[in-house]
Amino acid sequence: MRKSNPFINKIILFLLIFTTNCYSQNPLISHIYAADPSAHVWAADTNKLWIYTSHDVPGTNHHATMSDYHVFSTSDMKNWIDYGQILSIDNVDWGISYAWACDACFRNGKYYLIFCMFEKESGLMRTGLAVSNVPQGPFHNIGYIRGIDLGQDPALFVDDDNTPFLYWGAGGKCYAAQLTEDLLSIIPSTMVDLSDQLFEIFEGPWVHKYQGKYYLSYPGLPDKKWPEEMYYAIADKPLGPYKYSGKYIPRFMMQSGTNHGSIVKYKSDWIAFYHSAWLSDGMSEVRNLMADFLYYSPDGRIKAIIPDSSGLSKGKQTNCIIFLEAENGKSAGGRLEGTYAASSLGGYSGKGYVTGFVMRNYVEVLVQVAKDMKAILKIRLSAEKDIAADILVGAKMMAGWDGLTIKKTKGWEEINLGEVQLKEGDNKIRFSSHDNVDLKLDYFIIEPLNE
Ligand code: FUB
Repeated sequence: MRKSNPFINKIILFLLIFTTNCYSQNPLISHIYAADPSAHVWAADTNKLWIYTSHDVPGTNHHATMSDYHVFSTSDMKNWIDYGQILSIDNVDWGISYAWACDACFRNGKYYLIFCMFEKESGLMRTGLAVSNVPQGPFHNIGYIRGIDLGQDPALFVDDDNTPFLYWGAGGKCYAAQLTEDLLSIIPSTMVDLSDQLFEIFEGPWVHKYQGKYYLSYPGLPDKKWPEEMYYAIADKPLGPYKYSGKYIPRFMMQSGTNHGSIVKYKSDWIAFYHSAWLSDGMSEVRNLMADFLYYSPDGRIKAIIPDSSGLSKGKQTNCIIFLEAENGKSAGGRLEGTYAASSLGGYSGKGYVTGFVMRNYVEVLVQVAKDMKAILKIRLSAEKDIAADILVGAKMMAGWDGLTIKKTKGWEEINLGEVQLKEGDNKIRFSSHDNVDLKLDYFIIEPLNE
């Protein structure tokens, strides 16, 4: 891996961001370290784009510490939502560490997250499957896919006739197979080894369809040397044979050692998602999301992308909030202590809201950020009387130990609680009130403030 000089990296980063466009959009999301983006537009709402990602832990600069996944959505490429932790290794009974790349698919009314982790028993990298009724999760582990022993970097491709295919691979190998209807096994007779068809492949396959052809894009190691570049190959059928067709993201300044990405059509644009190390000043294993428009030549070849800070911005400044449903509890890294989820009062967002705030009962949510930062905290609640709320952000009580007075609401109201200080990494925000009134808490919004 390349050695990097932090001072030179800072200068390069400054030039990358400020020479091209003052409304920079690369890094695409800048409050959290995220990598290995798998982008999708789901049929239920083609106005929305979703990116499912792995998550790098600040301060570790090591892929072994990766332990959870996030999803981000947008409807306009300007305003983004981070839905918090959508699956953690803590909720995967068979997983032990290395929560690496993931992907997602929609099938028979459900959303599936496909991911990879080291399995406790065997120490093998398994390809796991988790399910949710909604694209933003949280996702619930349902096991790992049978028939694969080294299941790193899974990507799902569902063809127009609804046939599901799985692609996976690492260490110079890439395999593909048709999946069973329930997605929990490969069909062994369909499995193919594509490694020799994919020039310089190292890991991270992804398949999309363009003008009736199958495009398999992947990170490769030119001459077996780091860092990776993004290549692609084209086939007439999903399982190949594939013909190597070129490189579409060559090496660029301050990329990470790895690259990994996806290609998707959103509204009328084709977009390539990938990652770099711009946000961490070049720390190779602490990565951030990147995106650029992708263009094809008339003969179907992909034109090379030269990453710069303008990304998809078209002159617009982007913004990402963190949106956390109170009722998600431990499925999203939070906790309901004595409180409980309910749904009898209509008009809530998500699956319901949290109530039962008596004694010291509380609801806690997990907020994950890349760096120490200030943010605005908002909550949506319904309170039949004025209440005294205790809101703990990390170890600090908002408004001191007297608590905060929240006025009685007229039904559901979103309330701005003001500025809070978040620290690099995991932050717990805990809400409690012991006024013994009918109080219902719907969600938390955290709006990171750009310094
Ligand atoms: O994010 C961890 C690993 O790094 C991925 O699984 C690989 O594709 C590489 O991006």
